[in-house]
Amino acid sequence: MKLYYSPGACSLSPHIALHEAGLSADLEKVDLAKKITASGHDYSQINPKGYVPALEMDDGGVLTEGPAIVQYIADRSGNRELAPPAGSPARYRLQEWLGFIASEIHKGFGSLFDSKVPDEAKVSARDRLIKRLAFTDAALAKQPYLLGSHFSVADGYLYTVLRWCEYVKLDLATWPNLLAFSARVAARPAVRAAMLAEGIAKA
Ligand SMILES: N[C@@H](CCC(=O)N[C@@H](CS)C(=O)NCC(=O)O)C(=O)O
Repeated sequence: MKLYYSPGACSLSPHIALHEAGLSADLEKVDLAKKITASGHDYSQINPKGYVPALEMDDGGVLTEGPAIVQYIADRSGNRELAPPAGSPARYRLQEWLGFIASEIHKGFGSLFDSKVPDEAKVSARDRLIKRLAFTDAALAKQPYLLGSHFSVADGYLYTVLRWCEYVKLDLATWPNLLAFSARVAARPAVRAAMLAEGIAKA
């Protein structure tokens, strides 16, 4: 497998999943502005969508979309805590969280990062994002991880997007459960290893 990534971007989520799953994969950094990979390949030939993450699977096919990639990694590892068995009620809960993080939180940050989005639209995107973060904070009031007592690939994804709060001047301390969650996930050896590999954590 090979993961195409950009340091600290949403590709950190499948990178964490790989480490949590104990699966080895090659890593290739992508220059998102130039759409060129570190080895000099045209990234739009690898993923015509032009964004990270993309995962080259063992059969040579390229899988895109973070929520699909993390489920593929979890299923490959057979670790049923990372992703409950396909078809089980818990698997649908995982997909519910992955969909929520992708469309409501990840893309909420996306609008705030986009210099072409007008200020007025940014205000409403920010208000919406704050509501989504408050909802997630409440869900984590009674359990350490999104699915309950165990870390799943949804937690790696949530952690990845929460790291962006500081770039848009959202104080994570506003949501004590999210703050505690972030610290809990950051302390996991697999998460640290992924961040060290991306050069976004101190050794
Ligand atoms: N729908 C995609 C979105 C991925 C995405 O937003 N990637 C960002 C980084 S977090 C990116 O590569 N942006 C550069 C671009 O779109 O050109 C997914 O969930 O995987």
